[in-house]
Amino acid sequence: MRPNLVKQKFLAGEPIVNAWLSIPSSYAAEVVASQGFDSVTVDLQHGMMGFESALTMLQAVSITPATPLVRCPSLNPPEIMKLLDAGAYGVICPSIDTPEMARQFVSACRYPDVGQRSFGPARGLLYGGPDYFSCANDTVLTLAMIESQQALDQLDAILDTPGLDGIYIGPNDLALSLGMKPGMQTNARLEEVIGQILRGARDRGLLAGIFCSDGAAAHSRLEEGFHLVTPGNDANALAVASTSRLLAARGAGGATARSGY
Ligand code: 3PY
Ligand code: MG
Repeated sequence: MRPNLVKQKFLAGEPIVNAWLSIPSSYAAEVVASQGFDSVTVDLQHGMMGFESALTMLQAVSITPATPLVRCPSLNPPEIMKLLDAGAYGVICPSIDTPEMARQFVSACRYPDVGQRSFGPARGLLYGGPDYFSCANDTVLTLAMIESQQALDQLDAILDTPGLDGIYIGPNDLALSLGMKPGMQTNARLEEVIGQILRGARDRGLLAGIFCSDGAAAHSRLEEGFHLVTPGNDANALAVASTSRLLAARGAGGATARSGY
């Protein structure tokens, strides 16, 4: 089976920089994936696409060296199965709040007798190779999003879930759950909690990932010890680049892009 380069980099201790796609376009996916990111995540939770667009976006990512990942819309095993069948080499699942949810998530990503993923000839085999069935359980990454107080309350048990490869922090929802506003601002309590999750993951040899506002914030997170960082999403990058050109053309400065994420 085609190796999972994200998993290989993680095991080799190399940093992973992950792009995040919210625009439903295979061309935009191809442009972003061609920039040298280690992985590219198609975001079906907050991204503006459904399965049909996500499929073509995964195909576009697949013609580049970047590893195709997805964020599924929710903990829904049939949806997760379809995204894996479409060739995703890793699933980031939102709002894993309990150990039971973590077990269900891992089970949805693994063929029997480890889990309950159903087998059907699909694009995963074209991308992965003919030995996909025998190798997929050890190749596909399972990353549980930790983004609530409820998850923090049961963090150790979630992190101890057999077969879980790692976690991915959603700072916006985590902030909301702690009674703060979303928006990626720094806050001492939020940073304390993020540090606690990072230590818990690292102590168990799990991959620790996090969504970041931009490249500089992502770089700082790598220095803190995160393995995988996402320097914002495609819509934000487009908004920032467009605003900067607009202002340069007008000979003005000072305005900020209106991207929202
Ligand atoms: C969050 O910040 O809550 C996220 O889910 C980032 O994608
Ligand atoms: Mg979130």
